[in-house]
Amino acid sequence: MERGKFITIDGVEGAGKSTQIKFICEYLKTKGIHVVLTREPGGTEVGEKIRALLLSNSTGQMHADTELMLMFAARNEHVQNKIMPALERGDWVLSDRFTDSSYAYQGGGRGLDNSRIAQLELWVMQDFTPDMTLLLDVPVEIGMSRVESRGKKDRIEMEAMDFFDRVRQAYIARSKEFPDRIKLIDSSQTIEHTTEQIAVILDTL
Ligand code: Z5A
Repeated sequence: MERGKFITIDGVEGAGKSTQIKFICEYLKTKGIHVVLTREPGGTEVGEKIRALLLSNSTGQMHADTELMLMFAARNEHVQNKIMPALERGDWVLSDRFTDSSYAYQGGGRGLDNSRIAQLELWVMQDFTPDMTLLLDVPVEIGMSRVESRGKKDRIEMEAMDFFDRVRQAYIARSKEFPDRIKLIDSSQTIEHTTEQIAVILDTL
């Protein structure tokens, strides 16, 4: 049985991940590929409980190291109990966010040293990485304006604009560091424009 492919989609708030995920699943289905859709933090029973703790406003302040370790605790559960078994069955896995989010939010946003994140990455993942990451890039103001009408913000969404600017810059830096894996996609224009770029990239897999 051939191992499935692992695709992740990432980006700042309002970049259009959820919107494009629907297209990606349909597109791969037309090619006869079975896709397991999942998300981070979360994707497993334990992971979803950790997600609730991480995102709930009632959690209050949390040390940045604690936040990082909880992200990786959820990720360990996700990789061991959901992603790996699916790939070994020959399914493809599409994850809404993955380790690049930790480098962007806890590294760029919170200012944690990348070497500390890399230690946890090595522990949890060894040399396992996504086959492809679709990084939807949009200026923070545009992304925020798209999600404004959603109402109540979660614990991380409550951060100030400059936090999200640092997150975006960290994503861009990672796409330059790993140009073969991370495909930077301009998501500032129409939904259709983003979809067209994604279809071209998926055809290369
Ligand atoms: N996090 C972390 O800190 N560290 C980690 O390691 C991990 C995660 C894994 C999870 O949130 C939070 O966890 C996230 C990072 C942190 N925190 N924050 N803040 P999430 O992933 O569950 O939710 P999100 O990132 O906040 O998703 P989102 O805001 O829903 O963004 P989206 O999925 O990219 O957007 P969307 O729902 O597809 O689109 C939003 C709206 O814009 C919607 O009305 C669309 O119709 C519209 N849209 C989309 N594309 C377009 C275009 N091109 N033009 C116009 N309008 C558009």
